[in-house]
Amino acid sequence: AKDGYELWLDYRPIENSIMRSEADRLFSGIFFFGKNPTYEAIQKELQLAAPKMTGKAPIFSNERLNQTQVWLGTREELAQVFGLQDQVTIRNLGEDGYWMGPVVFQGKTYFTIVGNRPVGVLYGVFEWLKSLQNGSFDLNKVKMESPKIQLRMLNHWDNLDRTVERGYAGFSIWDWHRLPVYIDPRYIDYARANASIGINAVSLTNVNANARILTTDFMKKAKVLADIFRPYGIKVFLTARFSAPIEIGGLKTADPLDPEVIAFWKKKTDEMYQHIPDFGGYLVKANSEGQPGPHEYKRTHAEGANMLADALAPHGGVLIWRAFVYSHEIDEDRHKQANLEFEPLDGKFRENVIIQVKNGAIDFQPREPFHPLFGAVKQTNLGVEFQITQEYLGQATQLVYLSPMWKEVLQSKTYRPTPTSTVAGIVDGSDSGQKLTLMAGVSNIGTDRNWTGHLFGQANWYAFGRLAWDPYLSSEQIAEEWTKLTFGQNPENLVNIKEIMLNSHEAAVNYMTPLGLHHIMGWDHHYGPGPWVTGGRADWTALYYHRADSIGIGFDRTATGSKALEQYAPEIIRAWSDSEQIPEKYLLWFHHLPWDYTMKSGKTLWEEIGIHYDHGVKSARTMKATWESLNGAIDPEQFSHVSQLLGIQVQEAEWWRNACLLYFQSISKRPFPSEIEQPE
Ligand code: GCW
Repeated sequence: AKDGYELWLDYRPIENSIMRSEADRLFSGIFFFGKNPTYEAIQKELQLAAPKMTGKAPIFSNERLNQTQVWLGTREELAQVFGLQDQVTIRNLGEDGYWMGPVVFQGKTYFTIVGNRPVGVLYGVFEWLKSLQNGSFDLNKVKMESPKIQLRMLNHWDNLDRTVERGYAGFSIWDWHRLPVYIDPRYIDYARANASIGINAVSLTNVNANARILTTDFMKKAKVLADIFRPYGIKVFLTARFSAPIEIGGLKTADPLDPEVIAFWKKKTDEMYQHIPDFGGYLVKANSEGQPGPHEYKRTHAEGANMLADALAPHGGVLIWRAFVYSHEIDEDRHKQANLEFEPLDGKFRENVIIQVKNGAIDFQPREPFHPLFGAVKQTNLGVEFQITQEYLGQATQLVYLSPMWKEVLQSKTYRPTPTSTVAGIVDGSDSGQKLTLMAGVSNIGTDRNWTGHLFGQANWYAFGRLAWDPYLSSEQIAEEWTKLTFGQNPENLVNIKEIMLNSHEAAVNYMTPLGLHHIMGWDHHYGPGPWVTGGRADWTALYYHRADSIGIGFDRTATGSKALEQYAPEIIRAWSDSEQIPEKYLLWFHHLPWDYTMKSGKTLWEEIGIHYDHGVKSARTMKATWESLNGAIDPEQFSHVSQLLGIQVQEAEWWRNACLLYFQSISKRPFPSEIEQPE
């Protein structure tokens, strides 16, 4: 039985016999054109994969010709076997790209994988193994790939005591207590998994940071992880607490313009690079939710970020500064605060600074329109931050495939800087022209045997990596890849599992927050419904966001309300200001409308709210029923794990529906539409 530890690197026996004998032949003669730790990692991967896929160990040859079938190396190592034209083509694939295909040499064809750096070869090998598994491998086909985004990064919100903020799969996999001496084999499997989907950067620690990570003792621990990850092409970043000069530096201030503070960070950073010569840089959350920052000293985000960026620059490091900032002291719609703070700073950040922007303006809600900072600044590097961990989406209990949600944001038209710009085009530089590019995902990984708590959480980790590599891939293709690697090739299973995955996000939105509703979840833990939540600071309550009253429901962010909509491009302002034109999925995000408002369907808003919740519950039941049809067709342990969790998901969909509809009914004072199952 399968417990999920192997992730998508399970390397099942190849079912197709032609493919299997082809794999057999290729694995029987592998030649590396050089020697380095990345090639050793490839060798280990093949030693693991080949016996599982074909029943035989791979044979590595010391002799380039004769028995050799597969050639692996960098463009430079293989220079002699490629013509000038091919050399240029391969060079243009950049640092992380790869080329694979047949190379004919003295009358014999060698299947060849080439990168500009060893890590490109590694990415190519993973792709090759995938194609052998899913039967798409074709010796005569040339395949070239290069990632569209430079920094493809996981953000762990892991604390030094191994608790994980918003982590639902056990404790942190970083065993700080036993590092630097004890090396958990998980570290290597973690690196393999990330490299197999192109993830090349990882921030190890929570953005609500602890300054101790910057002490020499912890640097030594982080160094060990960096050494393990390096052959897999993964760079380590750490979170920097802005007040560290006070907490671990013995200074009285953390003012970014203070010479002693500047010297502290320079010295710290120099020391870091002594331990980790390819250290990625710092990730900073400042002046947000009580975290320290430059505002304490009347300095701007730019002054804070630039000071750290200057310390990193001589070493080639990158400073990532989050745009998730809001303060309850400012009497302003939280939706607007990032733009209010960052737009005036456009052009003021150093070249090695990236502003990391959440996909939406509030906080990883089940559905958010894209963040208005995308398109609003022209001379600032913007990265996007997605949340892989399902803080607001049923945590590790519910099956919600997140790729469709991320794609919706990536494909959104920003209309700026050009009329055809999209969020993806800003983030990958094709529309924005920015040179430094980043996609970050808040990790859902923990010590659970299967890494992510819910088996389908693995699909979200996988999808994140694939979209960071290529934000234009379809959710369907990614679901298909993951499903085949996880559950095998059975076409009927594939259809069923894909259907469950592709419907799951819309289902969750419907039973949680349909039609643009948001932030109506349980207090603090963020699990389950809580549209009644009140008390404490206003912008942490549900009432602040849904604004239901005797007349209607929704948050007016148009010109008659908070005016947050005005932060978008004129094309969007025009269309979305109009309750008839705005996509209904964003309706109550921007409009406060009467309960009896007529929707596109001809029904009233109140009726449509009921119908959406009802629909969400029914979709959850369908997901469960579809899964039950797989009984016997997939591994029993995997089957039962997901089956039980879907059982909870159905109950919780009902819980959300009942709680939200009954609560809103106490305000709307209207009967539920007769066609829906009546909540109780
Ligand atoms: O989503 C909210 C979470 C906080 C988190 C914060 C952030 C790390 O509830 O737990 O803190 O966002 O993104 O900084």
